[in-house]
Amino acid sequence: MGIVLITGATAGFGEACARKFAAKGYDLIITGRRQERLTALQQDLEKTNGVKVLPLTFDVQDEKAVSSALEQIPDSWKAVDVLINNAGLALGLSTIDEGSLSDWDTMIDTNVKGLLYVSRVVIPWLKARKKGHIINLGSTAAKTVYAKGNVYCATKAAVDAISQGMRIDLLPYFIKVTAIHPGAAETEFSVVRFKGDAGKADDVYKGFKPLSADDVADTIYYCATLPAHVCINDLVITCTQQANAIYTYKE
Ligand code: NDP
Ligand code: 8X3
Repeated sequence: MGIVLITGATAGFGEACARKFAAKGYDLIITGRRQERLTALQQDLEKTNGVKVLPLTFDVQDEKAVSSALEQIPDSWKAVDVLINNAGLALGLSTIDEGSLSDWDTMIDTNVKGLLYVSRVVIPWLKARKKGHIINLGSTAAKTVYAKGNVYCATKAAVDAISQGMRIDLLPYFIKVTAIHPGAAETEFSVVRFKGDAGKADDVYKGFKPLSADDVADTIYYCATLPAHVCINDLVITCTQQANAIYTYKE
């Protein structure tokens, strides 16, 4: 079927994508920082789906770790068909005068620089084969800035701009670039944002039915399996009770 490389496969959208693509017979390169989760996922997917899974543990913020982990894989694994740049996070919700500098650094280093570091290694592999698909996880936060979301929203606006740039630059190589912009989805995202405060995280999803990780993975799979001449460039997906990053109808 092909090879899919997914960053941030230890939870949420990334894990759901791994399960979806493995169920359809794709071999996978799965990455994240939590090695035990990667190993458990590898064993489960290989046993359940009979596919090959290569787990790679690295922090996308660390350029040297990214390039050495990816460059050392066997050439047969470099025939990547789909790169899903999914690893990312929000940290905190603060007005611009009160935000934590360290949270800003982590969000920018992960969501923007990490995505660039991984792409910089993988794009030559796609170019060499004159085919491939890069799917970048943006957000409704890329399209509409919300109060106290300043820096997180900026990182996702950067993903939006980088996706547009990638698409133009990679046209000569028949490489598709899709930016997926989900609205609120119940994953570990809010637990991470609120630094382990499960009560605060649960409150985010009260009064409406948010997207699930599977809803987003199904959409990514759809985009990745269109005919070679068809590319969804930019896709916003929200639950039915959400209009954009600001307006959610809660009961
Ligand atoms: P989760 O917190 O459930 O999963 C995030 C994944 O990213 C984990 O696998 C985590 O792995 C990985 N990750 C985070 N930081 C790093 C790092 N420095 N290096 C390597 N991997 C990292 O969140 P979601 O699945 O919800 O989010 C996935 C993406 O979708 C993010 O980019 C997020 O911004 C975006 N998004 C999420 C929305 C939502 O409402 N949930 C809506 C719109 C966009 P590990 O901790 O093991 O390293
Ligand atoms: C994640 C969704 O609304 O918290 O990007 O920004 S939101």
